[in-house]
Amino acid sequence: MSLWERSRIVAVCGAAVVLAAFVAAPAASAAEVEQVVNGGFDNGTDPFWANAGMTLAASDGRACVDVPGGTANKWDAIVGQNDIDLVAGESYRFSFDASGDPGRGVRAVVGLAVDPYDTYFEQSPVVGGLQHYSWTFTASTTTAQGQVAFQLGGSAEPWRFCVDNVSLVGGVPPEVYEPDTGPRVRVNQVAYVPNGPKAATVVTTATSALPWQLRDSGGRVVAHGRTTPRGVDVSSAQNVHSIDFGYFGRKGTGYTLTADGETSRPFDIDASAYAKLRSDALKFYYTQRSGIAIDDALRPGYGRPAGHVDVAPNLGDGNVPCQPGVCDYRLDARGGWYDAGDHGKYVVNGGISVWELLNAYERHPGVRKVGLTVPESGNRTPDVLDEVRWELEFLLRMQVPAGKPYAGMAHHKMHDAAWTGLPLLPHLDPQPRELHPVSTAATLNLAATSAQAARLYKPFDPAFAKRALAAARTAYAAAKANPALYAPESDGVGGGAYNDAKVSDDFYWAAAELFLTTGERQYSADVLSSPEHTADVFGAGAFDWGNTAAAGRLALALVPNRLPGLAAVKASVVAGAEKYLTTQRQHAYGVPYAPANNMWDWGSNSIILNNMVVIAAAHELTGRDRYRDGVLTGLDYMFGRNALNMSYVTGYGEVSSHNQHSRWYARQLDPALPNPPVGTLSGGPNSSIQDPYAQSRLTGCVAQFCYIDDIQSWSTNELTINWNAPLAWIAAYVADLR
Ligand code: 9MR
Repeated sequence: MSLWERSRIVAVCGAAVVLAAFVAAPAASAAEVEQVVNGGFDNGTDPFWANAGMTLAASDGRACVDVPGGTANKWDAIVGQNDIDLVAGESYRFSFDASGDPGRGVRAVVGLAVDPYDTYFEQSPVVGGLQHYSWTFTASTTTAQGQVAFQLGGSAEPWRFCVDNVSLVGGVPPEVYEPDTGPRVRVNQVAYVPNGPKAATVVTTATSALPWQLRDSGGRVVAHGRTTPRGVDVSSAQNVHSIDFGYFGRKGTGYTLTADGETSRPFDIDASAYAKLRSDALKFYYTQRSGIAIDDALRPGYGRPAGHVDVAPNLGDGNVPCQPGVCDYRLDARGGWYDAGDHGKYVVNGGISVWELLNAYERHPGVRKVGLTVPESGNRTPDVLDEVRWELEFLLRMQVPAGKPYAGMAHHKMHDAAWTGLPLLPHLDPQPRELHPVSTAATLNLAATSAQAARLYKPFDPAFAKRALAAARTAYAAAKANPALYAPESDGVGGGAYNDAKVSDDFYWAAAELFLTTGERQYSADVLSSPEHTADVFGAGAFDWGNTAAAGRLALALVPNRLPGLAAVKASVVAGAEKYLTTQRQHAYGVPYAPANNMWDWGSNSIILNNMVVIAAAHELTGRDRYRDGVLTGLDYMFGRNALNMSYVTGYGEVSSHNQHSRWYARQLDPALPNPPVGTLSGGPNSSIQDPYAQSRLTGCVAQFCYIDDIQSWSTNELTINWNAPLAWIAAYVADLR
């Protein structure tokens, strides 16, 4: 049954919608103060209010409202109460009882009642039969103009919502969040490679070496030794030891490691998991596709109608206008992949994702034969090229047509005019779609990837290769003519900003790919004169959507070419890899990542994986095992050798991320929807915890602990096309090792 059908059946049958983890209200203490007036509706409905056209009526000691259908936004239909006092740093318990037509999403908010209507805390339960809801959060702001609100809009159909016992109690003890981190012996819960390194980390108060035992699935000790005390690990603030059992190479399943009285989660010694990961990580992209129905026969449980194909309530991507005042034409911007858990499509980010997948294709022969069960499978073109083409065609559609201002440039992005709530299947998104201004960075993303495509698709579709190369040349020339059109940070309403005000890296990357495809001197001259060519581009993180110089450097080092001074280019990649190995050696969890001030970045998992891509490149350039070992050790972190004792890839390892922030894999909010597909990478620890949910649980967290597997945590637990790309790249590298 498709995702969409199951979702409808729940709505029709009225099956129970149960939200996990309701916290029982603790006993009131003297200091606790109720902020909501008449929350039990024992005296009518005042001072609650409802938007125009809605009548909130008290009946049986609760309040009910008929919510009109046909509104676009959650906030188009609100029931709320104003004049709520909030004090920064004080903790509040927000609770209520609610019921409604099954399957309807409610955005319950504590925020600011006046412009700019900041949200201090929000939750999005899907209601049904009467349920009690309760959460504790800490206010970030002091105001007398707070608001408690239930945002009920965004539904095509009218529906009925009832609420009772609305309460916001201040002065409650802050909720202390203790992640369940399981046994203190941390291993790669998926698999160690038989002839590769094998290391584990033990969290302990002991300061001197401890004995350890490795047991096979029958419980027999097959190896033993002593731990190495490592002191306090900066990234977790834990006292840890490490275990090295690399010499043990017998293939098998169900091994465990014991030390300090704790036994690890089980793991395998076997490389085959990584071939499966290679295809799972690549299959992720089909279900991110926009503009095409997802065939349930190809992805059981994930079928859904086509999103954004101009069928109501979608306003479609077939004929998209610019934001007001930005341009006077419309573009057919159908297709492509949805960026992440949102429905936006961004050229900057589509670009790095395409580049990395095509680079994996070019560098790892095994990728060419991987079957992805996509609609195009069997068409004599490698499946991975079919999948990436879906995005490339979108990127090409974002180029400004000849004869228009900025012809040849690419629009930075297109997405909803306003942010939507969760859950929301792509074909049900009612928001108008808009093209945002062109940018130099987007134009160079188009140039780099279409140049790369021209090289790689040529044997399979010479006409497409020719079209791609023409677009790349045009884009590159347009970027040179408009070298400083930057996407601003402020353009983040309804979609991410992907702001990027440094484009020397994008110029370098695009020139490199154009040179590799054409061999032309005009492009090699730009590569050689770029300040990026000799800069140390291997910082704490090597490359990402906003920093693409290292991607250009890697391509130059590894794709055969005749650039003068190639030996230095290759040496710089090996030197970069050495830096990451040094970081990894110093890190008791074996992570090749140590950002300044221990501030782990948004999407840290992808940054770590991209640093591993650099290490793998050094392996290819030198053939030296130390680099292969570095990559394999990095994988251990991703799959459970970490402070939280969890794998960040859905379906891999005993305990793995599975509630990533997504509008359509929103099972945590609506049991009729699925979790993200197996092989989906979570963004991972993010020291800045920008979302209110993470703030309510993780404030004060140390690096590795700044993560929570909850759908509300968009800053630590989203999924994106640019994060699964390095996962696929690394899996492809490991799968090809022998
Ligand atoms: O991955 C992006 C991260 O590097 C930025 O710091 C952040 C804020 O601009 O945006 C992240 O990207 C999000 C994008 O803006 C919208 N789609 C979801 C992306 C992942 O969270």
